Amino acid sequence: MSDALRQPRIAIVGAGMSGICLGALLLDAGIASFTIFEKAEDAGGTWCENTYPGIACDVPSRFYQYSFARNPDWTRVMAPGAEINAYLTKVAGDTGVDTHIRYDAEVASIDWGDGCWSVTLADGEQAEFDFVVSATGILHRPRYPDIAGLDTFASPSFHSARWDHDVPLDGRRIGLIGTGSTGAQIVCDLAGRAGELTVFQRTPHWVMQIGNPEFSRFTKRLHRRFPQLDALTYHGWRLFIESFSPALLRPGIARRFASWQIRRQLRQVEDPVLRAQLTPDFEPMCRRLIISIGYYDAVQRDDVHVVATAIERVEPDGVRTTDGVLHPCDVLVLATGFDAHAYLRPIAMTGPDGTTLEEAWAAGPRAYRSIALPGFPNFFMFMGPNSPVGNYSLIAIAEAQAGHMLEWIGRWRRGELDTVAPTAAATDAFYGEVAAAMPDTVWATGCTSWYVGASGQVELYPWAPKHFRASLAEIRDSDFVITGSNSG
Ligand code: N01
Repeated sequence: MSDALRQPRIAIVGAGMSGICLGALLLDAGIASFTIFEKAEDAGGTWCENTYPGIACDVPSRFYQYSFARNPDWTRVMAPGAEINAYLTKVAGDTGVDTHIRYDAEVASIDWGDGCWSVTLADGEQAEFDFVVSATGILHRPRYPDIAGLDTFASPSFHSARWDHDVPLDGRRIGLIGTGSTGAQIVCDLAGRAGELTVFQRTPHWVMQIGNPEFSRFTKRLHRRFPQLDALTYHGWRLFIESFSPALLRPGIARRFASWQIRRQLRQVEDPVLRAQLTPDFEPMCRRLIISIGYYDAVQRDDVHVVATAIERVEPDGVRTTDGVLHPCDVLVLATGFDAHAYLRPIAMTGPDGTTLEEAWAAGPRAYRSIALPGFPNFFMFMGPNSPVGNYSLIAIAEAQAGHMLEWIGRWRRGELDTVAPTAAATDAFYGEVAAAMPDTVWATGCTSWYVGASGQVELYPWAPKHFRASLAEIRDSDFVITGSNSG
C-alpha cells in the first residue's frame, strides 16, 4: 500500500529542537525523503549555540522534552544547557534523524519555481522540494546594543550567545550589560568567581525564585524501571505550568495572586536602595518572568554591583555611566538578547506570484495560527509569529505544530492535494480574534519586551496552550487554498 504513496521532498531549515522534532515524526510516519539544512557544524540549535556560564532551561526538563523520547536520566529539575544539547543530539541519533542533517549548509534563499520550492544554499548549491519547513528558532540572531564606543573596548567583549571560552573569568572585573533571563543566569554563575561583577541594568525584571534540586540516583533508577513515571511527571508538570494560564490571559484573582507572590519575593533584598533599583514599574509577567533561585542572593554580594544609571559610552577601560563614573572592566559581556522578530530571515523567500517575505511582512510578521503564510504554498514555520512562547515548553509547542504539518504532508502523500496555503481571509480572521483577545493578557499591560513587535503588537498567543493544541489539531479546509487533481 505504501508503494502507492507519493514521497514528498521536504527541506527543513535548522537542526535545532524543532527540526529534530519534525524529522523524528516524519521518520515515524514512514517519510524519509527529507533533508535538514543546518548552518552550524552541530545539531541542537539554541542549546548548541548558547554556552554561557550558568545556562540552564528554566522550564522543568520532565516537561521540556519530546513526549515521544522521554529521558529518565535528567540530572536536575531544570537541566543545564549542555545536558539538553546532549539529549537533543541523542534523540537525533537514536531516531536516525542525524543521517538527514547537512551541516555547514546555510540556506540563503527559498524561491517558488516550477510547482515546487527551490532552495539555494549560501555556496550556490540548489535543490528542489515539495515542502519547506522553517525550524530556525525564535531567538537566534544576537542583538548587539547601540552603545557609543562599544568597539573601542580594549579587552575581550562578546555577546552571551557567542561566548569566548578562551577568556579567563575567575578573579577578573567583569561588566555585564543586560538583566533578562540570560543575564540573570550569568550573574548567578559568575558571582563569587569574578573578582568584581558589575551588572548594568537598564530595566529591572521580575524574578520568581524556584529551586533546582538534583534528582537522586534512586529517582533516576525509578524512572528507568517504570517509564510510566516519565509520562506521569511530564503531564504533571504540563498541568502545573498550564495552571498559570488564567493569570497570564485575563485580569482577575489568579493574576492578582501570582503578582502578589512574585512581588513579595523582592522583600528578601535587605538594602532598601537596592530593592528600589530592582523593582520593576510594570506588572509581573508582562515581560518573560525570570526564574532563578539565586539572583537576589547574588546581587546582594559585596563583589556584585548593580548599576542602574544609564550607560553613556563604552571606553577602552570600561563603561562610563551618565553620572560620569567609569566602571573599569577586564571583560565585557553583552547579554542583550536577540532579534525575536527575524524568524527565518535573513533567508530571502519569494512566493509563486513574486511576492517576497519582506513584502508580505511589510506591516509586521503574521502567520495563520502561527505556522503558515498566505501566498506561500507548502511552507510551514515552527515558532512563527504569535506562537505561544513565553514561560512554556517550546518542545510541546513544536510537537503541536509538527502534528499540523504532518496532516497536510500526509494528504499530499495520498495525492489529495498538490499545494496548500492559508487564505488571506482566514489569516485576517485569526488576527481579528488575536486583536480582540490580546488586551486582556498580562503582556499588554504596558511594558516593552521582545514579545512586542515593531508595530507595537504583542506577538504571542492570547489563549491557553490547550486552545493552541486544539486549534492546530483541527484542520479547516475552508481556511486554505488547496490545489491538486483530487482536492475538489
Ligand atoms: O534577552 P532579553 P535574554 N543598553 O531581551 C538589555 C530565552 N531564554 O537573552 O530590559 C542597556 O530578555 C535589556 O534591557 P531592557 C527567554 O525566552 C530562555 O536575557 O530592554 N541594556 C535586557 O535587560 C528570554 O526571554 C532561557 O531595558 C540593554 C537585556 O539586555 C529570551 O531568551 C534562558 C541594551 C536583554 O534581555 C531572551 O533573554 C535564557 C542597551 N542598549 C534566555 N539593549 C531558558 O532558561 C538591551 N539591553 C529557557
